[in-house]
Amino acid sequence: MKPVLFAAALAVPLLLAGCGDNPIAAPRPLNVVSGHIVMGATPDRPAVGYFRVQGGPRPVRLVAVTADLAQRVEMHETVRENGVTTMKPLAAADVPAKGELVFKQGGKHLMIWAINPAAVRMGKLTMAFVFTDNNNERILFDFPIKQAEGAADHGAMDHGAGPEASNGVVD
Ligand SMILES: [Cu+2]
Repeated sequence: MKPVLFAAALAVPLLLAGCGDNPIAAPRPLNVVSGHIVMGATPDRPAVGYFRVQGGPRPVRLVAVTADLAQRVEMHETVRENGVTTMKPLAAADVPAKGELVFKQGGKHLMIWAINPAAVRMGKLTMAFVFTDNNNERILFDFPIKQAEGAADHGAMDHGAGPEASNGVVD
């Protein structure tokens, strides 16, 4: 008996939240709600960016992501064909109305070349999202920058010390 009552109590706020026709509630705006950048394993390799865009009242297309403090930013998609995983450039990505667009590991992602060292030291990179059908509005989002996974094995203090640093230790 008790679990049934509990479920009934939960159902009421869920129904209210699911009602999109409430004239009092402001429509959810198009927005970038989260994101982060993972640095390449070595400085010459591109960083990768992941994010989540919340759709607004109308469908729009994300046509570009740019960063003043990086040499180049591209949208990519990881695809698996005949058991081989490759990635291809993505010209645009749909943001459905009231839906979401997710760039995540193993799927759509950003590749970012040559992030300004000052931005890397600050630990964040501001990027601009350019949407069509949105009055050409640009939405800015500050991406926190994380070091590559596995980099912790050697530690940040080892930067610059290449494999040759261990020469002579063995033998
Ligand atoms: Cu890529």
